[in-house]
Amino acid sequence: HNDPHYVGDRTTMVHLFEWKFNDIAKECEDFLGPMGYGGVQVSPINENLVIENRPWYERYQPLSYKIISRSGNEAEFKDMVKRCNKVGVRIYVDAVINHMSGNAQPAYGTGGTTAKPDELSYPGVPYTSKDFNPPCDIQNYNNATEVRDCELSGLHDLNQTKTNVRDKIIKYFNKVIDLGAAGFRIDAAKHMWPQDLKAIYKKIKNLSPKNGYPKNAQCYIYQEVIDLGGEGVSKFEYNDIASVIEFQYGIVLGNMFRGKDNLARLQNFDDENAWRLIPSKDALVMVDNHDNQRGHGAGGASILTHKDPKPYKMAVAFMLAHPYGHARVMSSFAFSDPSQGPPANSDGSIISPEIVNGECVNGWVCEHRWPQIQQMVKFRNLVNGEKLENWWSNGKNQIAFSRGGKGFVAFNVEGDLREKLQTGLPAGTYCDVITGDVVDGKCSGKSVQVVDDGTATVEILSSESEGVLALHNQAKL
Ligand code: LM2
Repeated sequence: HNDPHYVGDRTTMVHLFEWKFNDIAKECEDFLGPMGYGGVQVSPINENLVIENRPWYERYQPLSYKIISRSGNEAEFKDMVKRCNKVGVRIYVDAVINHMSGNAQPAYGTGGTTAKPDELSYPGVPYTSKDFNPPCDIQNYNNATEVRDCELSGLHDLNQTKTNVRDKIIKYFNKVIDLGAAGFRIDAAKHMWPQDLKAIYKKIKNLSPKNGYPKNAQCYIYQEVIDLGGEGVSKFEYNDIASVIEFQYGIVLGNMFRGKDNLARLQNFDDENAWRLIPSKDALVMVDNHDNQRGHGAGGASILTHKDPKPYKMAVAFMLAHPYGHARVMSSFAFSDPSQGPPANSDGSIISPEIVNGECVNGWVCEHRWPQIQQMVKFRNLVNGEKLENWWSNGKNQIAFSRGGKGFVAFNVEGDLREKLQTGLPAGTYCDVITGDVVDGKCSGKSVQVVDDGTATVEILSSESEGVLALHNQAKL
């Protein structure tokens, strides 16, 4: 379960957090497909508890596995998957299967289903009290049993050893596969037993060639296991059964590009043992996600987000230039209050992103459309499979490396960078795709001369608005 089944040379997915299915379908056709994005993670698609003022986190409180939420209904989901697949973009579903809702009275779902959470009664599935672990609160993260069998934030904890629970989850997953999706993010995987998850994964159908997948292809599964070391549950209990989201990664990059660590240390960032990282092929990586960008989950003040654009773009560029892991780009809505939901009308319906000159303007941040990020997604596709070579650092906070002879990047976190560096590239004039692009045969940003021996004088001053420079063989003049 560690192949995302991207089409062609694509390498990167984007989380379109809280986007509606119809808008995602259009984004696939207008932008993601043409720009070379490989996939979209959608917010939980199943029916959830409606909470007053509609915080984003209501979607992490399931009431049933019917496909109906503020993002859309089953028909809209199906149409989106079809349209995205058609332009080479896969869909991955955020799957909330550890728990149902917390207590609420009355409890109404986005599809009109009701439940009695305090009685552990969810007729929309149906689940009864027999399907849950006896309520207790997770307090001690050193106790693996407590982490798996007690309630996370008061959310009623399903017992995945029960046949009924397994069957209901498997049925839901297989329906999503039948509708053409390519895989799942497993929410709160750390709070479930690996052997139960393994038993569930075993019964998920293969992806269908009818939906454009290779024969006998297993769906992609990436599990949310927040493990920064020192707890009762380890991420290494999970990467044999499917992929794992590597939470240490964004913390390291956040510290690095905030100037709180030494960038030169990233020289061995592909040494998984040295950094205690999940093996690259099993890892999904990100700079930030929907939780830690607003202080939920783990990572705290280390995490970089769209609110710090210069270092954020550098961290995302590093992620996309560096070969480790499968990359996911975050795409947010703007917020001041961490509970705040997406832009919505007074009836609670989500407002579609409005795009003017390629930028989202009405409360959606759309980091995935920022020119520097979009260019680095293309870079990652172009250098896919090329070795990291020509590492350089000044021993402090300036680094550079190439990906074989196809691409070159340099980063400057401190001081002025002015250096003759080996780019690994064939001689010629290259256009820096961070500050511009080739337009009508001319470079609209910085130009860099690579001479016969592959070296070039690279300059990134601290006063510049971009702290990274990127060259590749498709932006050669
Ligand atoms: C996740 N990963 O393991 C998600 O990435 C994360 O966003 C989810 O928490 C969490 N697991 C459960 O699926 C979010 C949010 C919580 C929120 C829950 C449920 O971070 O704050 O909890 O969703 O909506 C909220 C309240 C909490 C309350 C709980 C139950 O914030 O105070 O606890 O609902 O009513 C009594």
